[in-house]
This record gives sequence, C-alpha cells and structure tokens, in this order.
Amino acid sequence: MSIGSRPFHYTRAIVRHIPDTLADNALRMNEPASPIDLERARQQHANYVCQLRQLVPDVLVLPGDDSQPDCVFVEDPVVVCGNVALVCRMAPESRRSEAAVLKAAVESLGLLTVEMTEPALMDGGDVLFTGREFFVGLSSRTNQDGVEFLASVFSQYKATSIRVLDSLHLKSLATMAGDDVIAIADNPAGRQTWKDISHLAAFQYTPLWIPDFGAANVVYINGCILHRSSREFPASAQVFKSLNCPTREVENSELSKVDGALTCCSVLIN
Ligand code: CIR
Repeated sequence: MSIGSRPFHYTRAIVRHIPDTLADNALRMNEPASPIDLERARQQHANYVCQLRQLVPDVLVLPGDDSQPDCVFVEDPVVVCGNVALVCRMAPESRRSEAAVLKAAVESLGLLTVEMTEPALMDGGDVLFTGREFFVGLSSRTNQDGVEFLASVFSQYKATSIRVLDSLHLKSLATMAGDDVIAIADNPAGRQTWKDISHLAAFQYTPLWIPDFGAANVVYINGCILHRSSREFPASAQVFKSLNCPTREVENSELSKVDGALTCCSVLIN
C-alpha cells in the first residue's frame, strides 16, 4: 500500500461528464442566487478536464448518468491512496449508486478496492491526505465510524478527525497547495480548522491563507496548482501566483452553485 515518496505525482485521473439533471436535482446547501447555466457548467468542466490532460498522462472520462445528478463529483464516492481504493458509503441516498460506477472504474485500472460498511459514512471531499497522514472532516456526510474505517484500510498512516464548520466538506476549507503546504480559507471556520489541524498533526505544515472562501480548494498535481480563476477571485489568485510554483486557473462558477469545488471533479491516481 506504499505510495512512495512523491504523493502528489499522478499518472492517471478519472472524471465524469455532467448529467442533464444536475441543474435541477443536484444536492445543494443553499439555493444559488442565480440558476445554474448547464452549458456554461459544461464548458468550465471541459476546460478543467483539458487542464488535467495537460498535467496527467492518462485521463479516464466516464459518461454522466441522469439518474445520478451529482455524478460529476467523482471525488466523493472513492478515496484512492497508492494502489488501494476505499469505496465510500455515502450519506445521501441520491448519491449511493455512484459508488458502483467508480468501483468498476478503479478496478478496471488495476486498483484493489475495499467497500465501506455500515455504520460508517464518508464523502471523499472530507479526506485531506498530506502525503504523510490523513485529516478527515466530521461533517454532515462523514462520521467517526467512517474515519475509523479509513484508518483501518490505510493503517500505515495516522488518520485524525477534524470537525467541519459552516461548510459541506473539510476540503471546502483546506487543501494541499504544495509539499507540506495547506491552503486554508481565511475566515473564522478556516482559522479554527487550521488551529485543529496544526494542534493534532503528527507532522509540520505551513498554512497558505486564502482570502476568498471559494478559492481555498485547489488541486495540487504534478508540481502545479490548479486554482480558481483571477476573474472570479483576483486576490486569492494573486496569492497562488506569488508562490514559487507553476499555476493554472479554471473557472468554476456553475458547479460551485451546488457546492462543487475543484478537487471534487477528479479522482487522482499515482
Ligand atoms: C453534494 O452536495 O454532494 C454535491 N452537490 C456537491 C459535492 C461536492 N463534493 C466535493 O466537494 N467533494
């Protein structure tokens, strides 16, 4: 189960197309101020996939399914670490059937799978892997049994529960943005999250404070940071651009209306 010494170097990714039912039926914490523009969502997602293709040699694109309105958010049904994929038991009934699709996909790529069982619940969006240890959000989607299940599957790493405040997932507030660097939303929930992570961590990390809540979720992939665009979040984009690290930007205005961030649209495999 070892992932070797380069945890954020990936050779493959899995994504899924946006189904027609997303705009009306995808889950959401709040009704968005403006309706979802499905065509724009698809353009933004196509650009995201295009950026991924430039960073990862092999991108597997799965079809969407109208009976699974949230299926584009492939990060949630499966957590991959090394050659093992933990197939999550998701809290929302409307998302449960996504797991079988992702399980078949990761198995087709040769990964070993372990299926989470009752009473454990988990969304991959709550799982922050630093390359050294796991932090797992306790949220409306993930319970302590879920954290313990993950800890038993990836037993070579420490797994620590972090309470998620005012957000859907832990990774809405905190994501990796470099080796041992964690991008954190500079708001009360983000500051508390950093306090908890830094207090409970087995290793040392540097916080990268992100002024806009919607921009703290980034994909750190093969030495590059994929982040929300300057047009959407100029101050936050500036923070990423000032780092000594290649960056790429994508817009995500439409999927963010149903709480979709950047990490949630891909499963990354190394
Ligand atoms: C949901 O509520 O499940 C979806 N509308 C959004 C999931 C976003 N997932 C993620 O950030 N990992």
